[in-house]
Amino acid sequence: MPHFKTSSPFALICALAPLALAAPAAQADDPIAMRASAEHRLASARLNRPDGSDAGYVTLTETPNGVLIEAELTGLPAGEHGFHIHETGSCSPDFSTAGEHMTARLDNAETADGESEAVHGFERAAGPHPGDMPNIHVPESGALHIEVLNARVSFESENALFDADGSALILHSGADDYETQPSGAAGERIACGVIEREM
Ligand SMILES: [Cu+2]
Repeated sequence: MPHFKTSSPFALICALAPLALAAPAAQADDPIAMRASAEHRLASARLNRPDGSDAGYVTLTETPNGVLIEAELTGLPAGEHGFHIHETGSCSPDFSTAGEHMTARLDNAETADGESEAVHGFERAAGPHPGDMPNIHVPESGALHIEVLNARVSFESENALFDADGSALILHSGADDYETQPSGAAGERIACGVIEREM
């Protein structure tokens, strides 16, 4: 009767085979090229409260299907908050210099809402603004880790985050109702971060 031991030459070859297969792929992925490519696709924003305190860190990755936004938030009031991309890469002390939401001209000059430029809100036929995103729900701890894909923006092509004056991420004191103009009645700006290229 055949007797197999785990240390037989056959078993050893089987154990090494996945490594041998993996090696050429690892060599093909030039680390320098990978890093350059990653830098091209990455951006970040450090969010601050109006008093200058830390509100968290956001990483933005450009994908073929939009910009993936991963936010590690901290020090926020519990509850529901509007979360948007605003049109200017600036956070003055009261965050007003971030401007309004990133918007865009619509392909059809006349829409159901009679607008030629996108209006605010997922509930509006002529919406949403490219900068509109779903509300976030902060627990009692004030900390939250989320990911959201914004499929309507890009780094440098359509609805570019890195246009001449850049863009910023804003958190609001209240929930976005996805309908009221121009910003969903989401209340004051409680955190802001300029979106910056990872270079
Ligand atoms: Cu906003």
